[in-house]
Amino acid sequence: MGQYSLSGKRVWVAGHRGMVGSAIVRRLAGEGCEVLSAPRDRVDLRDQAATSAWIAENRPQAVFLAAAKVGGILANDTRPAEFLFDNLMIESNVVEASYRNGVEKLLFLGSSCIYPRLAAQPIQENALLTGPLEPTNEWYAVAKIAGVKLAQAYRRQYGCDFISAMPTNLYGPGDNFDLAASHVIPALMRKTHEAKLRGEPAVQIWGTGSPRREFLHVDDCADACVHLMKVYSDECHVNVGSGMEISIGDLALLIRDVVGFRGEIVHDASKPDGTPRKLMSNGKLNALGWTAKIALRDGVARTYEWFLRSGPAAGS
Ligand code: GFB
Repeated sequence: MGQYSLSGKRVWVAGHRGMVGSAIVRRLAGEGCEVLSAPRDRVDLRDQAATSAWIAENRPQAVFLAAAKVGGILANDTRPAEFLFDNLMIESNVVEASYRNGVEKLLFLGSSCIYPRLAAQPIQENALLTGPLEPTNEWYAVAKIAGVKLAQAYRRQYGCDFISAMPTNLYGPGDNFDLAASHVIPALMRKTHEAKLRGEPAVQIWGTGSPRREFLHVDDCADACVHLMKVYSDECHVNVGSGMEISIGDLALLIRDVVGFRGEIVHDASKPDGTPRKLMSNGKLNALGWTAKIALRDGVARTYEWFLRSGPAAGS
């Protein structure tokens, strides 16, 4: 398989201010390319005319499509229209304009929630569209499945070198710590930190604590995306994960330990558990020469340092 070189290229990271996009920008620093970013106040990627004009003017050669409306289980469950509409518009506009302006290579980022709720574990790429989705995030999943299909369709019909990566649950610096919209790691980090500061006896976690999740540090994800951009060129999407899963209950204990909180962990049974398990198979990615490097405990400790230094805890 021929390698795609980023060196000397104009590379657009769509979504450069988000957790994933900013990690890709950091990772690209050593690649000798020119990194482009579209200012959010001028280019709304949900707007076809604005997106198309920006791409025509800036002429990227490679595109990392990391722009998306994202959120944790509660945001997904309560804002279905935004998760479906925003993501469909962003990916359709970027893919179409990339094709029209001769982008050489595009990587679309999906999510492990595209797979059926009860897919056999570890989940292989070919489990896509073999069963019903998890109801708490089916809107986002449908939009992300459409993104995978867009990349495939433009590849088939127009010969575009568009590929897709499916990252597992991500965390790291730049994450969203807003409790109503965040994923579980930033939520538990913030809640545990605040419980410690206030000297509270307990911290509350949502659901039963029994669901299991696979987590990947966002710097590992960015590294995998750059790797795929260089070495992969085919229709099938590629899972991007750590291969390690942990129950939410054990994750809460790990975070309690990292934060140095001594209180109890109690459960809010009114909140949903979501999918019971979503461990992906990383066989395809491993065969392409990539494995995760950042262990969960180290990654959580590094993220907590970032949270204290630059996150919402800074200055508290
Ligand atoms: O990270 P999270 O929101 O995403 O929740 P999903 C993972 C698990 O952690 C669920 C539990 O079982 C939650 O109930 N949890 C416990 C908490 N305490 C908390 C808390 O304080 N906040 C949050 N957020 N969770 C999302 C999807 O699903 O994952 C998206 O909705 C996307 O579409 C994303 O795929 C990666 O793994 O359940």
